[in-house]
Amino acid sequence: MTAGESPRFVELATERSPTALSADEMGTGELVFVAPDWVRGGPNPLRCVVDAMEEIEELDEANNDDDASLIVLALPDLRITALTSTYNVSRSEVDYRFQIDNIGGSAASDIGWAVQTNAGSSASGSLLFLGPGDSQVISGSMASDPPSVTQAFVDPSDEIREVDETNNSAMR
Ligand SMILES: [Ca+2]
Ligand SMILES: [Ca+2]
Repeated sequence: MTAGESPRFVELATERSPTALSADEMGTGELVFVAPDWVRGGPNPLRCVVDAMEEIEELDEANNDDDASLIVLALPDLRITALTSTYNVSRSEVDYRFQIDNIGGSAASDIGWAVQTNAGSSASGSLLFLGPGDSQVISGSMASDPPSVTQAFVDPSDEIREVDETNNSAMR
């Protein structure tokens, strides 16, 4: 967002106070809401409005909102896509290739990955860092008997907390 541009607000929670407020009286309230998936990690503009539906006629209608910064601690979401596995007969090696995407709202670092075949061969490694929206292709070879199944995993020992922990492997 550039300076001077006002943020687009979406209603996240609404509540009607059951108690009346007399003149010169103050009340506090609590609104609980789940931040939608599209909310990015970091500071997000938050606006709280009283009498949003303009049902109460007031002396001053211009002081009914207050802005704050909502700090969202978003999680990363790592996933494996585009896994390919080819057996090279002359080298007796499996050539593997896959992509690790971070489709979550925050960065992940020290990201472990592993690849294995049903012929007993395996390889593993790690990525230093993947920002939100970033992807990286991993490729390599490992000595193996001819396999029929190859599986790739990201964060195989589940050291990184993610939005979705069920999309961390691929098989072919
Ligand atoms: Ca994941
Ligand atoms: Ca995880």
